Amino acid sequence: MSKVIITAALTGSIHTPSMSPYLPFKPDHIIDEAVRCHQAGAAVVHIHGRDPETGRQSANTAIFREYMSGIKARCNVVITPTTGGSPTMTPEERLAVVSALKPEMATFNGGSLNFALYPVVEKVKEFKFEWEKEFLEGTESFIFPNHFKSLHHYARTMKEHGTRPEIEIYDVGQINNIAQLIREGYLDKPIYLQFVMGILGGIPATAENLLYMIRQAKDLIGDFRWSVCAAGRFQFPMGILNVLEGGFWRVGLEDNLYLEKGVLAKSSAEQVEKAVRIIREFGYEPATESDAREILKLKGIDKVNY
Ligand code: KMH
Ligand code: ZN
Repeated sequence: MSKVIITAALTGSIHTPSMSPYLPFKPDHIIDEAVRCHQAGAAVVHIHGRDPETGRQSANTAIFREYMSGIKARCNVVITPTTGGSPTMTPEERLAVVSALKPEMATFNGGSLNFALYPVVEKVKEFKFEWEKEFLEGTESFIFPNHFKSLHHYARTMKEHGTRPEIEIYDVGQINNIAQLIREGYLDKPIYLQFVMGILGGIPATAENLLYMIRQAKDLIGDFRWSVCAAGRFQFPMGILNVLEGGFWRVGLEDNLYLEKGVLAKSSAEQVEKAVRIIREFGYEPATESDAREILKLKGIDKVNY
């Protein structure tokens, strides 16, 4: 496979506006970012909802609709909304975007884990918005809930709407959860995994760990496609290794605010451009959105509800 699906995760729910002036949270900015990333070579964009005034994470489906229809009006990129949401949302709130907008693909988080961001509080000099510090500190006691009953419900809902799950794997044991769901008939092929590395509470971003997860997935699942995203400075080394192993690559300000050491990325598109330059050096090409739709067997942009 010489085509690499590059996903751009535009804003996420981990970083807060005070960490970078370039983190998008206004609808027009998010839509522009999606279009720029697509032009730079991303076949897929991954989005989270944000309050347009304060940048606080939002599960409001009207906000998702505004982004998704705005992006669709300007380009044909695959749009993958989150169902991971943020630590402040209930599982039902997180899932609402799937029933409301029936996207081609949405994230599907592969298990429960601690999800801690509190150590970054001391690195932020000044908070712009009141909610940021409290939110980050609150993650000291946060468990990201994705038990089997909830996984079953998410999988059923996605199947009902023809939405392909992009399965987020934060640690090696979660691969076993997915193997169980496949045995139970909840998940259909092609299975698409996103290895999420370097979250405090999940697996550290090392080469050994990535190779181990790929091997475990081959042993337990067999036939699957996969991508990697890694937090902070690990975004590029893990991505390069993953491509060489036959996988795909997610970049974007959701996972890493920097372009290189000490240099903030002004846009996720700068990271996409850098990833494209790197893979081309190794003889790979970025997949187009039609390649991605074919590889991941997505239902098509004509079957969404936005
Ligand atoms: N936020 C990342 C740690 C999701 O949105 O559902 C992983 C992620 C999951 O993107
Ligand atoms: Zn996300």
